Amino acid sequence: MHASSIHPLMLALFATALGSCEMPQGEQNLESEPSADLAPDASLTPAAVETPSAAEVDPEQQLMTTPAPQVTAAKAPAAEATGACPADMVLIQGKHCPVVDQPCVTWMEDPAKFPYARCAEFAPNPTCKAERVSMRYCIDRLEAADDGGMPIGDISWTNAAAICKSKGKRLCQEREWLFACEGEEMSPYPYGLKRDPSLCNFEKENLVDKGELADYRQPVTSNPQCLSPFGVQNMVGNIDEWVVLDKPYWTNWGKKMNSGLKGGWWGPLRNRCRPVTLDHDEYFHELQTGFRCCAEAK
Ligand SMILES: [Ca+2]
Repeated sequence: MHASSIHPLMLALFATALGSCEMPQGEQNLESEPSADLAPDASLTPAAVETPSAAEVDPEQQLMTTPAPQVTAAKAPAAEATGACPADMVLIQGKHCPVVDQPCVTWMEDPAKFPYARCAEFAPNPTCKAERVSMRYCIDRLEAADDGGMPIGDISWTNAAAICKSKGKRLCQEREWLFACEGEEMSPYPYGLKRDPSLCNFEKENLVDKGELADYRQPVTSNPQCLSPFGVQNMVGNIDEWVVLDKPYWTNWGKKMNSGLKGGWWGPLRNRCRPVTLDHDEYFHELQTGFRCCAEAK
């Protein structure tokens, strides 16, 4: 495991620059307002008016004391076999843990100083600290791709939701994306406890090319070992993925956002299942923003 030559502070600054949600004038007119039926579950989210706590931003940091029994992961039956989901989707079925204790034993940067610190290895046996929730739905096996098989990037939450709707699907709810990534075993990385950039597309360096973010996207079918416990591919790395936040995010200037990003892109980022990137509004788009869709299971 090599540490990136990019200083974490540089990363944070770069992420901040990338995270600028300033919207070009007139852009809002080019994209339709998200309607309630673009993402049906959004209507279920509570209308919280407080700024999310740190635990909501980084749930893996939250420690609770109520023990929960260990659950042995049961792989969902192949969707093709049950007919519950279209052929390009995976049936996700099981009991999701909303709050998990996943201690990191080896940080690559100091998490007290760097909110985007990377974890080289988590302690075994993550434990569930809340009552589990039964879930059943379909999720795209692969990231949304263009005709050339490359992940669609530079797309806003609003347009991603519209594309999903045009396919008879919807943008994934945050908790749906999370459960598809970590499974009942609450795996910190979709593929296990140890960070492994040989499996997925992250930890790329030399991220700036002629003043722009260098494009290290790979075909959505690449990295065949970058699989979640349910067999969903490239959830972390490659392209960052829009989701509908479980709780709307309120900026400190009072703006409400339903848009979150999961999994990170090709840079040396957190690239694990639990974190969600906030503060990017529903019209924000840059090269690294993509998506995959979810749908109801039959
Ligand atoms: Ca991804």
